Amino acid sequence: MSTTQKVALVTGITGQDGSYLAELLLEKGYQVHGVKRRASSFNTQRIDHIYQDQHETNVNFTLHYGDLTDSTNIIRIIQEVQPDEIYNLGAMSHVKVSFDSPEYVANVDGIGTLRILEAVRILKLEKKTRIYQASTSELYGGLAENKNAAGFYDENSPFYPRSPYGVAKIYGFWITKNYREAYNIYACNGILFNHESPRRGETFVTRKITMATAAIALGKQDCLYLGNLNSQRDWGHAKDYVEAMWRILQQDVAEDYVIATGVTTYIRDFVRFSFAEAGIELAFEGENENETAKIVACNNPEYQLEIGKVVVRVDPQYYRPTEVDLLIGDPSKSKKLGWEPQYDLAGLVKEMVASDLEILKRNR
Ligand code: NDP
Ligand code: GDR
Repeated sequence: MSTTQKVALVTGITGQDGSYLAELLLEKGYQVHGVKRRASSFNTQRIDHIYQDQHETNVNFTLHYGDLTDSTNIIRIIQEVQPDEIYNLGAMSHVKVSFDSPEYVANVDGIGTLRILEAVRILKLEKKTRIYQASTSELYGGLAENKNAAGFYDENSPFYPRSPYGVAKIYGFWITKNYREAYNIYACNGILFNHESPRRGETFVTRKITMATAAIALGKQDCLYLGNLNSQRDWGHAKDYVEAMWRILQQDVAEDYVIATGVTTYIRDFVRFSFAEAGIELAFEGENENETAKIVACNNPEYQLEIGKVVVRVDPQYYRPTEVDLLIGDPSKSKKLGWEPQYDLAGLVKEMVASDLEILKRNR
């Protein structure tokens, strides 16, 4: 390892963002350490392509077993790695599931953040180590009256979380800010709005939709069951958003930033765009639980699809006890980072649908 080589530690390395961030940091010449959980089956699919055999020389990518619920192992890993930058991306990140395991989410997403900050303080790394905390637009809760005058959520908008996940993340947000102010640690929150990719977990709505688009087009699935089609999200691409995370830690002064596109889209429209990408035109009819979408045209002769067939239905089991109706972020401050997203929603949908079609064709 060269003496000037920067060292980064990434929690949540096996997740969507962790995998893109690891690629980015390796490209930038960092030595990257990741924290992965022990699982009974392999959970490293997203990072297998950058795995390095630890017996080789010049190894720049190393994984450590660890868990955000275990302070001792967080302290030990940070002590061993002596990171210049920590990206705390590890979390139970599914909003709906957080209603089923609220205490666990508080422990991982809330107290887990404290464990990282305390470890840096206990090890007296305050001056060396910069910390990025994965905060979220779920903090805003989608309350219409809390948007700014221009109709966006920005760094000054009030928070009103609407799930155990959002409530746990609000602790993570404030404890990060508090450690910055109390101990002068370079610790920042990135308040990231939804970001997706072909590596998105399969139970988040975008990936569920693009996978179903591919499966229905290829005749492997009959119908896609979704929950609330009336919510709106500000969707970007994870590859763009990890670049923003890195930029947040390269500034002279530690601050918090909203990372968003400034465009919001209904879930229903994402469904429409996804199927259109495969050449399938849908028509929606009905309302709420009774809403459905049927095929009205198919311009891809490869697919044997029945015009008029209902391929999307609402299943209320996917509704949340409290919903975040609308998210739209104001990316103005992020321009100070010199950050510009490369993808728009059309590019994102195109890449996700193409990837899922390819995966399913390969496994035909
Ligand atoms: P993923 O769900 O894809 O990844 C979460 C990661 O956290 C996985 O590596 C997971 O490990 C790990 N993890 C879960 N529980 C623990 C634990 N107890 N100890 C250690 N690691 C754990 O999330 P994303 O990559 O999409 O998101 C990254 C972060 O950004 C998360 O904190 C999320 O809450 C936040 N965020 C995400 C947004 C998005 O739109 N994607 C928007 C705003 C914030 P395993 O693979 O073993 O499950
Ligand atoms: P979100 O993402 O809750 O915004 O959290 P998700 O994709 O799960 O839901 C977005 C919206 O779609 C509606 N929806 C469905 N959602 C899922 N998962 N499955 C369905 O079948 C379905 N049908 C409709 C939801 O009700 C919701 O309104 C994501 C996560 O990555 C968080 O970790 C992150 O902090 C926020 O984005 C910003």
